[in-house]
Amino acid sequence: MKILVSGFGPFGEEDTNPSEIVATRVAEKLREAGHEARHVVLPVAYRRAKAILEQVVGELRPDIAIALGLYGGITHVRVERVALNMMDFSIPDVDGEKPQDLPIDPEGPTAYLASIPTRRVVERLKEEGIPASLSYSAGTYLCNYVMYTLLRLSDRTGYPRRAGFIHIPYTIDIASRKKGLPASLPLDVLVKGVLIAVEETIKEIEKEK
Ligand code: PCA
Repeated sequence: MKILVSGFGPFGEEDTNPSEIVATRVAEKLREAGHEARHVVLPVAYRRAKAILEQVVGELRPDIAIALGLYGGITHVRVERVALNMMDFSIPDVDGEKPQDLPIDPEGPTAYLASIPTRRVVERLKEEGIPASLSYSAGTYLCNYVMYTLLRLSDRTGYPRRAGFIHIPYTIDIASRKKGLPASLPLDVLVKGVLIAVEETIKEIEKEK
């Protein structure tokens, strides 16, 4: 399978973004398992993130795209179900842009639903002892933007065939350097969790054949 995994670089007060580290590891593991997997680290800047996604999706034509982002302070993995056609940034992106009350794509639908099997992914994560929940809002910042952009590309061009977004907490080492010691999970657990999401999506694609 052709699989794209994205993470983000730092933003706001974060000097390291665990989503970048997890995305890189997951893509390595998928390549070891024989898939054609790529990872990209997106800047937390919406115009540049969009250009990168359009280019990579155009080149790879992925069967599956899973995007990852940090949600600082959560105690579990959140599998996002909905991407809203809205930008309402509460802090500027790293290029200093702060769009508010604007659609991501004026011609796109109000929302898209993730096309990975979100409920099954959450069930599998729990079966494997990884705390997880379904989430009905990815926010109105870059994470929602990237999820919507992937699903919009899928709708317009057919690629990625299936796309989803997962919010992750801090990894233990990042949290342990932060004031207040926010909630975290081990890196290996997060990597395993994202691999499970990919596996369940592959099963879904194979059922269609
Ligand atoms: N989290 C932010 C943007 C980048 C990231 O890792 C978000 O939840 O929108």
